[in-house]
Amino acid sequence: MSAAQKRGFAWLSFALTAGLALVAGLAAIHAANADKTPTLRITLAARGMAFYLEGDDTPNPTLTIPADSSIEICLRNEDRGSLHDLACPDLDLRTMQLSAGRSQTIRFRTPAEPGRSQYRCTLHPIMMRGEIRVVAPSGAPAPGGQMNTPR
Ligand SMILES: [Cu+2]
Repeated sequence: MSAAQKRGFAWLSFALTAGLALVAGLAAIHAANADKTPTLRITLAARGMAFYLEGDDTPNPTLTIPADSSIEICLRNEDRGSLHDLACPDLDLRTMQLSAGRSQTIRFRTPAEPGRSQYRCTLHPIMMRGEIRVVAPSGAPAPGGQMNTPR
């Protein structure tokens, strides 16, 4: 191999490597954007043995979320001295048990079919419970929508 051929080979392999790195980088950015742009973000606070949406005094509110969408729920425990979590077995959601001042964000994809499920704190399931309504993306509730989980 001549010096010129060697230089050419070195340049070619550099260009190939750089090209592959660029493609991999773009793919990673694309994937990250797809994951990190939820359709809806919900912040729930746990306090006084109930869940509350930010800026709303309704205890254990119904959470209405669109079907077939990427959702992010952030649970924050504001109760001194009590652990709380958030679970919805139908939708396969569960946070850790959070001590006062801690929060956790969970991301999930809603089912394609509208329906209703219960959410609760597994430590205080009688006091801390509410409904999650998965609605058609248009916002129109499905007629008599049932969750697609056998009971
Ligand atoms: Cu609790």
